[in-house]
Amino acid sequence: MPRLRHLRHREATPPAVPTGLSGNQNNNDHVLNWDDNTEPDLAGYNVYDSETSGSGYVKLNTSLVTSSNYTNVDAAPGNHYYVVTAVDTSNNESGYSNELHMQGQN
Ligand SMILES: [Ca+2]
Repeated sequence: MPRLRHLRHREATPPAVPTGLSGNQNNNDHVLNWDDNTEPDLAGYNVYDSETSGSGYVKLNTSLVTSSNYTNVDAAPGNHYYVVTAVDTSNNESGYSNELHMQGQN
């Protein structure tokens, strides 16, 4: 009799949207911080940046950010509009956090 293979149900619920995104300017670095997500299957966060508000976000991190903070080292001059998302171990990604506006120095 063939053994029944237990197929793991891949859950599809994304994590909650991260909250409390704020930032500090440290010379040319933008030091971002936000509240911890509490999902047990949380894998990490993605950090996005755009030169315009509300669109055009480009992901800054190359691998998932595993703590609830991120530093954009030597931020380019001009406008930075940051948002953060949370990602779980099934690769579900939350919506964007509140948007944070910071200015890169010339
Ligand atoms: Ca934090």
